[in-house]
Amino acid sequence: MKVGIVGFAGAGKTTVFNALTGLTAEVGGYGAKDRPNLGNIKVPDARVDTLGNIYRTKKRTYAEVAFVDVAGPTEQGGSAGLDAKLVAAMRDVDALAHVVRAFPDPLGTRPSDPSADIAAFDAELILSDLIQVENRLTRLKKEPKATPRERDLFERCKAALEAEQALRTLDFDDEERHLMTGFRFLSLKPQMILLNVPEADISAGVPASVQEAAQGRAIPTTVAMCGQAEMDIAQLAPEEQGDFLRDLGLTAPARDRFIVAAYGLLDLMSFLTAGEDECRAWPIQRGTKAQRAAGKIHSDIERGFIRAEVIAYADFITYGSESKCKEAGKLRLEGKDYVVQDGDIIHFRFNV
Ligand SMILES: Nc1nc2c(ncn2[C@@H]2O[C@H](COP(=O)(O)OP(=O)(O)OP(=O)(O)O)[C@@H](O)[C@H]2O)c(=O)[nH]1
Ligand SMILES: [Mg+2]
Repeated sequence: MKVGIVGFAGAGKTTVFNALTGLTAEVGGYGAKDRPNLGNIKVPDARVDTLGNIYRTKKRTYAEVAFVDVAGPTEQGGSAGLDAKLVAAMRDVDALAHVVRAFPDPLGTRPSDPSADIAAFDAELILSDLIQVENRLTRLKKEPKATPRERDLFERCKAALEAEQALRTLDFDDEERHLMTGFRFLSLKPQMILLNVPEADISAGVPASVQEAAQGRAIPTTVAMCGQAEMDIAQLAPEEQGDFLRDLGLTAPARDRFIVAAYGLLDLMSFLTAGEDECRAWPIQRGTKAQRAAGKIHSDIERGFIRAEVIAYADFITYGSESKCKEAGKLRLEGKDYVVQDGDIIHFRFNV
């Protein structure tokens, strides 16, 4: 999963990026720098550790979240528009984490206004999509092969965007989604708010007024963090982090709180593969069928899918091994349409 850390200049994106990744990218004055900051985190999964211990496997592979932190627009209120490089970087991600400043501006010139920033940034995404939709409609008018279906779809998008509605608020069927894939619309992407609060406010969470503002923009997922303090904590050795988190009134670091929120936002879960060579978690969207899930491992396994041999994680722990699960009738043979469940330990049979 690739997440874009986005938001207005000086909202603390790079600080938050450091807090989430434990890296030390230069904070402040991004504008001078040309390249985005890139970083990965592993998603902790105790099931992978347990399976690794049972199989005595050294190679344990966790799901990963990749972050890209790009410079933000300076103008608020939509007058400047988003620059092309930023738009390109945002199109490339699976989800947007919008960092919103709730701490006092270091220069003291602009008071923080999270609700206004949430709306203003969404307006930028909407404007960028509207330009694309209008261009597409202009081209469709000249294209003899264009279907009414496609024209209707983009007209519907245009009407919504003109009414300042994000595309993520509309319902699309599979065919419509297919027609839209190439555009990678920004306002269609799942978005969450990372409210960057002063240290003193961290344990209070996201204020109701900000939650309402986000919900009003169809952004139900919000996380409060103090970029500055949590960046400092993320630089410490893991065993030292606990005390500092407790001092802030937190039970888990920003990284863990973010992962929970992002998995919820994207409706993700993991199936597992286990063996002497490797124990591994594979993130997939809830509702994914076995054949599609196999494609996460390799396209050949999806193409040549025969069946999935499935053991629920809880059963594996109860019986202790694959052979004992088999004896107890806990190893199931499932076909391509089986809906994979969180924690399924799967062995795919395939033929290419
Ligand atoms: N007090 C306080 N200051 C912060 C916090 N997070 C960031 N800052 C400060 O705000 C300024 C901007 O932080 P950055 O992380 O560089 O902001 P940015 O969003 O990456 O900015 P651009 O890359 O220019 O768009 C720096 O001076 C940070 O030290 C915070 O949680 N509290
Ligand atoms: Mg920055």
